Amino acid sequence: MDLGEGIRKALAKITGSALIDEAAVKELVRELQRALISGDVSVKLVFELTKRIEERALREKPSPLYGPREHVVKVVYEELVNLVGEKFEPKLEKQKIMLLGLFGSGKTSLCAKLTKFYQGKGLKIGLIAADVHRPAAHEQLEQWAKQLNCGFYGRKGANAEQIVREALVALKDFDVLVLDTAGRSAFDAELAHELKTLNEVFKPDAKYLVLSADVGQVAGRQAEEFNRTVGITGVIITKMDGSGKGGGALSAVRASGAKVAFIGTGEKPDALEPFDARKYVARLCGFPDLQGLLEKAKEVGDDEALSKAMEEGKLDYNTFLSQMRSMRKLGPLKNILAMMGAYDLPEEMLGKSEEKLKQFEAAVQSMTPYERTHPEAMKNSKRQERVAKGAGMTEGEVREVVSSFEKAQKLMKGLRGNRGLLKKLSRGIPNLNALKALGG
Ligand SMILES: Nc1nc2c(ncn2[C@@H]2O[C@H](COP(=O)(O)OP(=O)(O)OP(=O)(O)O)[C@@H](O)[C@H]2O)c(=O)[nH]1
Ligand SMILES: [Mg+2]
Repeated sequence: MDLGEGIRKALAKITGSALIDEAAVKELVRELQRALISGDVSVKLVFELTKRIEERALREKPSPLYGPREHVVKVVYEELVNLVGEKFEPKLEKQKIMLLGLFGSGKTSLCAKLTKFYQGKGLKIGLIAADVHRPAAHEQLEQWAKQLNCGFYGRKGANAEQIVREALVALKDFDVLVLDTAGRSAFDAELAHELKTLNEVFKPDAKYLVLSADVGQVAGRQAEEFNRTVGITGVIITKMDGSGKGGGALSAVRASGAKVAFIGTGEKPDALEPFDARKYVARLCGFPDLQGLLEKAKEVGDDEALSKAMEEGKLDYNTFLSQMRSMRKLGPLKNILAMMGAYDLPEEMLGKSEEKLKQFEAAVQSMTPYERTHPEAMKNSKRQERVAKGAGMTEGEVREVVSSFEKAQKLMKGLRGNRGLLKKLSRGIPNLNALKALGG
């Protein structure tokens, strides 16, 4: 389970609970602690954070604009934003950037990403190959420079200090110089010495420690060691797209007093974004595009028949189809549903792709009215065969439609105990107040 999933589950539980009392808040706090600790956030930070959440959730009076549930969600959101930092505003001027970090953390790829980023802002970039330890490090960087059409300096056989001295002359007309340094499997005396020298010669404006999102708890020690040696001005967390939880890196950042400058979200040069704590936390909590979501939600009107059918817990192929259609209009509905307590909806039900929905429509259109309102009939393979022919689909595809439907039906049964949630789900409209609370 990733960090976000645990947080979303905890939030979903509290927004779905009947009463927001001390017990519910304490339960939320326990779940958040579990999620954050298993996401590698340091225990000390987790307890500080959840203590504040508990205090604020219970003591602060919710604004009259929204209810106690939204208040709690808002507090969690704000405290998480506090924990991970703020918004980084990259300086768009002449500067020298030095990248630091252990083996394989993503430094060389970052040279390409930073190039692409600053090129996009109209600046001229020069890359410096000062990793003289890793075989082919020079070639790796040179290739990026060719591909991105930026400046490059490196010299095989020279040591890192010589290369930097020469590069400062050779690349003096470039706006942003990015220094790629060597990684090691551990922080050692030799690495420390080399970095100190490069720091003195290069005189960087920014010194970014590059941490991979899967680094875990050791991130804290790394940050300390690099900070002690050359003083870091910020952190770049890479591989945020991977299975790593990012929690270790984030708490390291917090503990060292440094700030996250960028996050890397893929191997390609365009997979880089300046860090924005609000955006990051919103994504963790499962509502990545608050504003967009609000606007889309407005477009999706009430569907009376659907509403009624779902409230009664009666799902047939007609209602399922209209439900899928309205969900599609909402886009990242999964996130909203997650917030409302339905975090484990089957992907199929969410109309994952245009293709799926088209297939679904075709299949339902080939069903007889009887079949549409008596979904159990569709278990019959003769009927499936006929529908497949009528819809121009394979039988396997029809079976897939039937099984998506059955999953959704099962889910509906599971939700029947939760009338409030069902009502919201049936409306197909998110809890707007909760979203508004977060937006403001
Ligand atoms: N998925 C993903 N992969 C990444 C990301 N950043 C880097 N990688 C990959 O991670 C591997 C190591 O990246 P490098 O940029 O070579 O790392 P490095 O810090 O220069 O490594 P050393 O020079 O050996 O210390 C490569 O296979 C990259 O493609 C990222 O944000 N997401
Ligand atoms: Mg490298």
